[in-house]
Amino acid sequence: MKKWMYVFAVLAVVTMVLPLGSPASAAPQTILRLGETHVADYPTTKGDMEFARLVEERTGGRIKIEVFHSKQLGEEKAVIEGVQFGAIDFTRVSISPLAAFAPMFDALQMPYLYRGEEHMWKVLNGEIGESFLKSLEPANFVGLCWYDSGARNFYNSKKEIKTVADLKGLKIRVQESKLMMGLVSSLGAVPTPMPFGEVYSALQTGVIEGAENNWPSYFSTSHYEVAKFFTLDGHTRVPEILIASKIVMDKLSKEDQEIIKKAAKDSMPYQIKLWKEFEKVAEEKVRAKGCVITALTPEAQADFQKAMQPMYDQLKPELKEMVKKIQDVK
Ligand code: GTR
Repeated sequence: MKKWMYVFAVLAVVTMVLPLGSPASAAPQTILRLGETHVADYPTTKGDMEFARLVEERTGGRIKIEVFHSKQLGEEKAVIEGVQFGAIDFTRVSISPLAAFAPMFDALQMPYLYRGEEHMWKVLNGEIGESFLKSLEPANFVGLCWYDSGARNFYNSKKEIKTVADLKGLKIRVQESKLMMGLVSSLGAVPTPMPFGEVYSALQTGVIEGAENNWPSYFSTSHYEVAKFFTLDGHTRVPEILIASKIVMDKLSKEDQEIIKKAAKDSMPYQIKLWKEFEKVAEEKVRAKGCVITALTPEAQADFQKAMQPMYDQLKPELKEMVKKIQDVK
């Protein structure tokens, strides 16, 4: 055998024997993608990154999850579809658009459903939350964990909203969610479903007059620049969820699936801590920018709740039953 042939043969054997991703070659064996709508320094994106870090660490670098933030993989609805078909491996989304794929999720985002955030976390971290995560499998998703998203409030470019009547006829952007359309209609406003990334210019050009979201999103999207009237009505608490593609998960070993599931759960305290901090910062920043922040009187607050009661009455029986279970969690 010629010398160069010998070297080649030895090299070929070495390459076959050394598995990719072993400590000797630090390159990962599997690279997976996670789609996130928020910017890199948003608390939820940092939660995704913590999840990715834990997976990489616990698989000794075999599995690497790359976080594509700032809608690099598309708007939420399209990304959810991508995950469903296995074209995208993971995403973190609001449960509002996810409910189009798993209708029971509407039960978790009814207006004024939770007595407060403690109640919500009891539900999500208990049996009900677990059953919701599992329930996604027939739709080809694996539910991994929940992240915080605070409470949502209305804001608009026109006027201070102090009562339900003030919302009458206002064109309000909602997520691509039937429930959110119904909610805005029940207050006498005009719902306009639209992807998150289009809201700023739609507010600026007057295509819509208002939208609704939590403090961190209101601030990080700069919507406050074009819609300075913010009313603290707290109509919903809509949990965020981290999901995986079932098609992708099924191709991994049972052991790696467990590592991924555990890493997601273990990233929750970090996201929740950052959320709490950023909620305060975002509020301070928009207040300092001169936004008009309106607190509702107890009577006005009660009227908001009353206006949304028909949404409960119109629920399908299985959703009604689930809502009751959630309300009964003490
Ligand atoms: C945010 C949420 C996003 C997105 C957005 C929206 O609070 O974190 O995932 O759903 O709301 O209103 O579209």
